[in-house]
Amino acid sequence: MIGTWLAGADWFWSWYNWRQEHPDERIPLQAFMVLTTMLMWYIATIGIAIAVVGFLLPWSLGLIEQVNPLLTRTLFWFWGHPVVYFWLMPAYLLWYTVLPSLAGGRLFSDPLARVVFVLFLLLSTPVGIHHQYVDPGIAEGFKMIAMTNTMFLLLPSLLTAFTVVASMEHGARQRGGTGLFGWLRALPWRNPAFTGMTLAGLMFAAGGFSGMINAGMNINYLIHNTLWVPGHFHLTVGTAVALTFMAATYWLWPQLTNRQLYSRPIALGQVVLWFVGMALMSNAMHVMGLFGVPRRTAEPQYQGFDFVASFGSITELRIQLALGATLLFVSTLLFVSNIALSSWTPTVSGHGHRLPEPLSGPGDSPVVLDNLKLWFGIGMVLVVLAYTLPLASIIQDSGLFGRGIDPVPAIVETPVLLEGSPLSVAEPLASKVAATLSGVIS
Ligand SMILES: [Cu+2]
Repeated sequence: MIGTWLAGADWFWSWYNWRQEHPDERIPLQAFMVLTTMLMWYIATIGIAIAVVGFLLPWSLGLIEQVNPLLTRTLFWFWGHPVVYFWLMPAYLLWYTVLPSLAGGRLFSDPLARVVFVLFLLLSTPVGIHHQYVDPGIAEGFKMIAMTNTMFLLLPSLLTAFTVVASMEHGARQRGGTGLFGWLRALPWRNPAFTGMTLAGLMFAAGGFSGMINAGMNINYLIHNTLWVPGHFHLTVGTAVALTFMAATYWLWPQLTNRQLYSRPIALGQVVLWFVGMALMSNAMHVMGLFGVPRRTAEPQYQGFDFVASFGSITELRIQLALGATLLFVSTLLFVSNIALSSWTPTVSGHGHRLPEPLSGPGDSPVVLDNLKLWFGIGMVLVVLAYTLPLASIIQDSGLFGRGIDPVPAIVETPVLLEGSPLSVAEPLASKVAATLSGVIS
C-alpha cells in the first residue's frame, strides 16, 4: 500500500510540474482520471492504515492484549468498499478513452466523464458500512445512511453506461452502421481488444444489478454470506475489471513492444471464452446463493440442498459452476500463452495509437470540475459525516481495545425462543426457502 501511495505522489508531482508550465489549461482527461482515482485511494486507505498500524500489528507483536473486532472490521470496510473502485476506475478510464476509438469513433462527452470520476471520488468511501448490515453494534440509522450513499453510487455507473454506449454508437455510425440497433453490426467485433472491453462492460451491467440487491439493507439479508456474493464480484472485479485489463493488453502490447500479437483469433476466442465461462459460473453462484448455499464453505455439513427447484438441482448448478470455472481456466491459459508467445513475434513499427479528441471537449464543462482540492475536501467531509458517529459509538460501547458485544452465533447456543418457531436456525435456510417457494407455486 505504501507503494501505491508513492506511485500516487509521483503522479501528483508530475501534475504539479505540468501545472507550472500550463497554468490555464484543462487537465488532460486521462491524467484527471488517474489523479481523482488516487485521491479516492488516499482517503480510502486511511481506514486500513489505522486498522493495521494502530491495532493489528501491535496485537500480533503482543503489545496489546486484544482488539475491538467491530472497530477493526469497520475500519477494514472503510477501505474494503472503495478498494473495488481502485480497480474499477482504471477500467473506466479504458472504457472512456480507448474503447470509443477502437469502435471507430470519439468519446461522446469529456465533461460527463469528469463528473463521473468526481462522483466516484466523493461517494466511494462513505459507504463501507453496507458490508456490515448484519454486524451487531452498529445502529440501523448508520446502516441506512450507508445504503443511501451506495444507491447514489449507481448514478456514475449509469452515466458511464450512457456515455460509453453513445460513443460506441457514434463509432459504429462513422463506420457505416444504420438503423435503431443495426449499428451494432458495424462495430469491430473481430478486434479482441474491442470485443473484450465491450463484453466486460456488458457483464458489469449485470454486476450492477446484483450489486443493488447486495446494497439494499432489507434484501441483503436474503443473500448475505451466501454464494451469491462471490457470484456478484466475479462479474465486477472478475470480469468488468479483469477482462478489460486483458483486452487492453491486446491493444497496449503491440504499442509497448513494437511486436505483433502472436494470434489475434486466439485472443478473440479467449475474451469470448471468458465471457461464456463467467456467465455460467456466476449465474450458478447467484442462484445457489439464493437458495442459501453459503460462501467460504465447500461442503455444508447439513441437509436441505437436494431439492429440485425451477432452476434445477444444486448438483446441476454445481456442474454449471465447474464448467464455467473450467472455461475460465482455459481462457486464462490462452491469454498468458498468447502474450508470452508475442515476445518472439517479428517487430513492426507504426503501432502507435493516438486517441481522438472527444465530441464534446473539456471546454464545454465548468472549470470547477478540475479543482481537485475542492473535491478532495468535500470527499473528506463526507467521510467524516458518515463515520464519526458510528466509530464514536463503537468506541463508547466497548473501548478502543474492548472485545465488544458477543457475536451473533452465541444465539445458537441458547435456542430458547427459537424452538419450533418459523425462524428456527436449527433447520437450514434452503429448505425454508424451498418450502416457501413450493407453497407459493402450489
Ligand atoms: Cu461495497
